[in-house]
Amino acid sequence: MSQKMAITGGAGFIGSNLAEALAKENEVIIIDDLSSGKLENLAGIEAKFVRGSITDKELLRNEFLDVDCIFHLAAVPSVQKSIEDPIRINQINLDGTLNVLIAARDAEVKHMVFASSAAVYGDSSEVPKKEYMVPQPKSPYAVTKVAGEHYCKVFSEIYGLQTVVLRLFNVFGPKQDPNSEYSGVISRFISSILTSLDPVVFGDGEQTRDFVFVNDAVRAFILASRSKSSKTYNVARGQGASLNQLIQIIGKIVGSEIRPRFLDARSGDIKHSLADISEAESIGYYPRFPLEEGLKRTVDWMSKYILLNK
Ligand code: UD2
Repeated sequence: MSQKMAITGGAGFIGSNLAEALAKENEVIIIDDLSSGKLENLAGIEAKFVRGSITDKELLRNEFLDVDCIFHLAAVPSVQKSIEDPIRINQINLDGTLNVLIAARDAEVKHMVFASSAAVYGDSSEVPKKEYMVPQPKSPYAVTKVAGEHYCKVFSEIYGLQTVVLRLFNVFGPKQDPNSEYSGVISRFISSILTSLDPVVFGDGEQTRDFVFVNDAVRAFILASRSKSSKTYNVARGQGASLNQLIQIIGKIVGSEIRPRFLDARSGDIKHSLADISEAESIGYYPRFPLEEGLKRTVDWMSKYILLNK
C-alpha cells in the first residue's frame, strides 16, 4: 500500500538512496538544506523536494501533515566539525532532532526512524557491540546522537510517537561524496585509485570496521518503518574487514596492484569496530551484499561519477 513518507536529509548519501527505494511505491517528501546533500543525488527520483532546515519548526510542521512515517537523517555528520564547533553542531543535530519530534507529534505522525551512529559506543575495546551496552560518546557529535536517541524513547513513552533508532556502522556505496576530508574511507580509497593516486592509509591498515553496503542500510530503514516497537538496532554486516583487505579487494576489482601510502594513525582512531546484528535480524534484516559485491558496485558508480565531473 502506498504511503506518504518524509525524509530529512534526503539529498544526502544515505537519504537519497533511501528516497530512491521509497519513491518506487510511495509518495516521498525530501527535506534538505543542501549543506552537505546534493540535488544531483536526486536525479531521476520522483519525489517532492523542499529546501529547508530541521531548525525551521514551521516548515517541518507543514510538511509533516498526513505523513505516515518520517525518516530523520538530517545532521552534520562530522565528528571533526563537532569538535571544532560543538554549539553549532548541537543546534543542528540535537535541537534539530527535537524540532523533528515535536513537529511529528503536532502533525500526529505515527512512526519515525532515527539515524543514529556507531559513534555512540565510543572507543571501548569490547566487540561486538550490542545495543544494550552503555553508550560512551567520545565527541560532541556522538553526544548529540545519544541524546537524540533518548528524546526518541521519551517521545514514544509520553506522546505515543513510535520511534525506531538505527545505529549505523560504516555505510558505503554510490552517492557517498569522496571529496571531503571526512568522507568514508572506502569512497576515498576508490576515488584515489580511479584517479591514479596512491590511497592514504592512516596507521598500519590493520584496523577493522564493519562496512555495510548502502542498499542493506536502506532495507534496514524500510524494515524499521514497518516494525511495531520502539527499539534500537545496529545496522552493519556483522563482519569486520581491515583497510589492507579493502585495498586488496579493490585492487582485484580494478585489475591493478595498489601501493598505499602509510601515514601516522589519526588521533583518537579506534582499532576495531564490529556490530552484533542479531537484534536487527528480529525485524527481518539480513545483509544481502557481500563486501566484494558492494565494492564492485561502488567502483562502477564512482567511475561514472569521475567521468561526469571531469
Ligand atoms: C566512523 C564515522 C564517523 C563516526 C565514527 C565513530 C564515517 C565516514 N565516519 O568513523 O562519523 O561515526 O565512525 O566511530 O562513517 N582512513 C584511512 N584513510 C582515509 C580515510 C580514513 O586510512 O583516507 C582510516 C581512518 O583513520 C580509520 C578508518 O580508515 O581508521 C575508517 O575511517 P572512516 O573515516 O571511514 O570511518 P570511522 O570508522 O573512523
